[in-house]
Amino acid sequence: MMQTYFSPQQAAHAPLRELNNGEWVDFAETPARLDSVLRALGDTLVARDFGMDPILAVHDPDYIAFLQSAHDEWIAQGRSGDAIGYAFPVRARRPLNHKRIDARIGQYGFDAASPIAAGTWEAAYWGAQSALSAFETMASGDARRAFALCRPPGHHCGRDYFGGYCYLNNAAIVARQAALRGLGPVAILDVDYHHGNGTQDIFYEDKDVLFVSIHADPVEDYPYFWGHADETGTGDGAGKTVNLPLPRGTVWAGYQAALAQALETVRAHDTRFLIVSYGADTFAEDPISHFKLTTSDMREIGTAIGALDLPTLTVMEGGYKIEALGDNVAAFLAGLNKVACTGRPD
Ligand code: SP5
Ligand code: ZN
Repeated sequence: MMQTYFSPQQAAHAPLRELNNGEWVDFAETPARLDSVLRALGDTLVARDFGMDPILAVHDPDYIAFLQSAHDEWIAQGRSGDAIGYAFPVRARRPLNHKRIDARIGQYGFDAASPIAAGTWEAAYWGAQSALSAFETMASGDARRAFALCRPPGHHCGRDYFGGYCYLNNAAIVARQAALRGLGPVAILDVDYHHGNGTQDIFYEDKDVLFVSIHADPVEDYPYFWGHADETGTGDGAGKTVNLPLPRGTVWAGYQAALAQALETVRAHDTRFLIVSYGADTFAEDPISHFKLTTSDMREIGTAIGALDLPTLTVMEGGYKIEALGDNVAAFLAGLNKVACTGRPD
């Protein structure tokens, strides 16, 4: 089994509820997701601590300071439980130096489905360190593939905002490190059910980091405002964002065709270091999603990506059918590792 990195502190993020379709429902992105994957994968390696610098190479310092203090501010301002916003500015309106937690949480967040709990910062920090640990084992030449069991996930959050259950963008953090260390060209292939709007946003003007995503058509699914096929990058990054939206109900045949196109795009970028944002929420039984993939399709996705024969770092994103999550992750990784990788990051 490939090297898997994880840290027990990642279970510290445990919000109780999220607002979904106008009702309070149990929070879907639970610590039990970790147990399901750990059970299926067996031994994992404990993440090392690479500190704040690689996080600050992606995220704004004022946003990080907010994440670190938001729950304390919530309590200090007389609240209990999880911090959650209810007023969200249309982005790019004028910046204001708010003190009130309700204003601050709206300033840095974009949905009411991503509460900040007492342990959110600790869990997100160690999730990022898991990704960095997986990166380091590859960058040092010890492994050509590695898996970071990140949780909370990362692909919806941007340089200075959280949302979609995501607080630190793990894929972006390792992509930035790979580029800085000269291991590129770097590509991020996002196969979570939802569009990775935060990752797209971070690299939208970047020509060195390709972002390719297969996801539910945002016309009918979260995150709605990003992930449309006509979003292709801008400035230097023009053409380096590729969105392949698929309709609800997609089965393997439709998915496979989009995947082939995505992999061709990764090849055409002359990619030397691949990061996969893997979400198992494309699974037919996922409670919040609407594709129809099976566990054996997960293995096929892994096999197709593995055939690229590239150094590949996989980070965990979504997947909410908890009983099946470990099996789906294991199937994906088994496919990915079916054939040993010959390329090395150098
Ligand atoms: C990382 C990741 O997978 N984030 C997903 C965030 C989705 N958050 C809101 C989803 C709302 C879905 N509503 C489905 C209703 C089903 N009854
Ligand atoms: Zn998702």
